[in-house]
Amino acid sequence: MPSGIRALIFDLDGVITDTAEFHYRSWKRLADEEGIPFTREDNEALRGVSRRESLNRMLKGRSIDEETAQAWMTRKNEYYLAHLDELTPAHRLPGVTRLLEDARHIGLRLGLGSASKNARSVLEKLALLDAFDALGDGFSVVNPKPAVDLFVWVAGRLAVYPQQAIVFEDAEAGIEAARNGGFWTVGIGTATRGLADVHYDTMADVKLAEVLSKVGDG
Ligand code: B16
Ligand code: MG
Repeated sequence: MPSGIRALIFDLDGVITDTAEFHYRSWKRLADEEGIPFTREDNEALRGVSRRESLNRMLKGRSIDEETAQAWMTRKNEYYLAHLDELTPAHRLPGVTRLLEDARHIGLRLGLGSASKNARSVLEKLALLDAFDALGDGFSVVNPKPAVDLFVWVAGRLAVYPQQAIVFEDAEAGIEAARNGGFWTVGIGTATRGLADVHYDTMADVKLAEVLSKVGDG
């Protein structure tokens, strides 16, 4: 199997931009309205998981019927979309623009692999829609991370094998998905420390040459 690196695949929230705060404020508003205790700390468990799984984790074992679940997810998403109006290219995380440019410069293909159904809108607001050759989002596959499906779908679109691609992720579920699929991994932030092939505290710390020297053919 060829193993020279040919592509980078990026998670969105926590890697390209930080929409976690907007997700938090939207879930918090819903939780407050419904009388469910929900803290910033609780929100950490929602990082990188699907909207449905986020609702489940917010409910912490409370049971609601399907119609209510759908209505609550819709409401949360309306609150979230209102926050997205605040998003501009200035909200790219530090280091992202340079990393994408450097990768493009040396001929790597670029993909996005996000659990979010709003990924396209977020990229548009960041003026990054054209930066990616393939866009995998919350509509692309049925099984969310930690299933391998999304990253495999993106790799297929990029026409590379998993062994030829490096996944950048800030969430445990995302690193697990990538590893299960046979991708190389770069972990960003505290939640992925010790789980990925290469780890950096922030995207601004990432050095592409260093990453490439540690993975693939090295
Ligand atoms: P949506 P990522 C994830 O984005 C978020 O981290 C997670 O908090 C959110 O629940 C999920 O997207 C679904 O988002 O409600 O917009 O479809 O990290 O996979 O880019
Ligand atoms: Mg993420």
